[in-house]
Amino acid sequence: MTAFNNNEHPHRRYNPLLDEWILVSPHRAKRPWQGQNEKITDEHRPEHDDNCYLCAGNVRANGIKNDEYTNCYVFENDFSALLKEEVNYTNTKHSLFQSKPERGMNKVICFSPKHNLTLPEMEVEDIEKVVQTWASQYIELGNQDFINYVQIFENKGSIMGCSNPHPHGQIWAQSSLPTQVEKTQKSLQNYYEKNKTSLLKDYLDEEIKQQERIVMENDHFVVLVPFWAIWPYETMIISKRHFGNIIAMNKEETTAFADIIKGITVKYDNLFETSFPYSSGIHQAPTDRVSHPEWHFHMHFYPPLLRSATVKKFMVGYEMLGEAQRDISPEQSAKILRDLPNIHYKTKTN
Ligand code: H2U
Repeated sequence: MTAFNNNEHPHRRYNPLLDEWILVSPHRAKRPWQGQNEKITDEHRPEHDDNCYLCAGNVRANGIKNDEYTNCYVFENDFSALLKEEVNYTNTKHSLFQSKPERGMNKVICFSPKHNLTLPEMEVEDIEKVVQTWASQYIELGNQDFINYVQIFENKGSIMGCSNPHPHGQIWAQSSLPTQVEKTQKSLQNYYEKNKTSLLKDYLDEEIKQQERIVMENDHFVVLVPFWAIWPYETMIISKRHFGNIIAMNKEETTAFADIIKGITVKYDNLFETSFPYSSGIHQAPTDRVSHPEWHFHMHFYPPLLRSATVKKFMVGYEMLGEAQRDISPEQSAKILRDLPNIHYKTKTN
């Protein structure tokens, strides 16, 4: 019988954050591709677009005018998925038809006035302003009595459903913990209660020892391809120090966080020499006025591209009906990302 090899044999891996298993089929990375080849072109974009709802000084879809902003700019989403309004509600009490009202607020964050400047192309000091804005929004929203959780995220690229190319992110703040966060919290809590340590701190210490899945690191943060990653080039930024939320970061950590966001997004763009699409977001402690020693600040990047700027991983048949599956192994992906240059392909001189 042949000996088991992570990079050749189908196997399942456990995701301790979500308490789920995934299927890895590394040998399938070699299969021929005769499917769709969707085109993702880096179209030329001006620094300011008069027709963009998010550019400084422009009028948005609902008639409100944006400030002539010069840095990061936040406004309340004109088409919010959640509403502040409190409603009267009577539960039907039927266990198979449960529902409950959800209150919240949605915001849009324009990363900079420049319509054509994505995170990997921004200076670290300007990304730092985005991080500071995330922190002040976490405080402002989290201080509202009906907000218990603040989800900060970015959808980048039209294939991720992003409706506007002006670099921006979103914040959805709400009364309940969303499902992914609740699952994560449960795992972190169980681990903390049992071991009195942070699950992600212990995981990170082991990853640093093994080195195989580390993409890059600085003094305060590490980017790695998680052992249980499902997207081909999925990564996580994990803080080296155990703290629960963005406002616990000191000045040096804030700069280091901005620096590592630039680092990984530059590598992503360099991978297929395209503006790399992804959904990313921060997972951190809820703002529910309860102490959360189990939480460990981290950021997820879920990018869909697989083979080129035009071929993405589809989470379809087996994934929808069975469980998440990946072809290229997390170790192979980490090596590919690690070996990429740290200078953005658009700025490199030949
Ligand atoms: P996405 O591109 O990730 O969908 O984010 C853009 C958000 O901006 C979207 O949620 C909001 C949309 O509701 N928006 C406004 O609030 N006002 C506008 O004039 C245009 C878009």
